[in-house]
Amino acid sequence: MLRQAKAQYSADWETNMGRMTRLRLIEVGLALVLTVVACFFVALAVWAEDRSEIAISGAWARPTIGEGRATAAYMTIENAGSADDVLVSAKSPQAARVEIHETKMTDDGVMTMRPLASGLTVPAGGAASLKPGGAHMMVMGLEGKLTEGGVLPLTLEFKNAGAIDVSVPVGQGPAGGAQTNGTASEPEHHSHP
Ligand SMILES: [Cu+2]
Repeated sequence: MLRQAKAQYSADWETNMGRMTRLRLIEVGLALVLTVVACFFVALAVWAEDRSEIAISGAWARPTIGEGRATAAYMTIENAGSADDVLVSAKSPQAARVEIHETKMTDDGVMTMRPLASGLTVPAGGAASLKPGGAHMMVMGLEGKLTEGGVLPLTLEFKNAGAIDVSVPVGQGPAGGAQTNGTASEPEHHSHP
């Protein structure tokens, strides 16, 4: 429609100069509006993606002991979504390796742990708890000691939710929450390289 109008008036450039400019302005304006609308939809898509269904709470990591460069980190992972998600891996810029472990009691009463090969499932509308004596993040090859009051940065990788960064406070339990010290200690961690 605009194009037609433009052609019609372009016959007499001089006299229709004012009109042309106005039409051009409308075209430019329209292009701008379309650009803004496009940007809006892109932003909306990004926002929707950012609005993760995964929420992390009560995260904490145990201070390292002596010269040990390994520790365990715990947290609760909630999934508000309608589909199961899976914590597939984790990493930290301060550690060589982070594994997702589960702790199991053998028949003869020995606590052992092994990596969860297929990750940790966080059920839809439910939660997965990483806590002493159960599943945990095994942090290995730390650059330095982890002392109480410090923070360990972790990046969790979920199958659906993607990467989620967590600043894990170093202490004896969830910051500001109930201390799970005592029976909670996991001596088996010291055997890690
Ligand atoms: Cu472990």
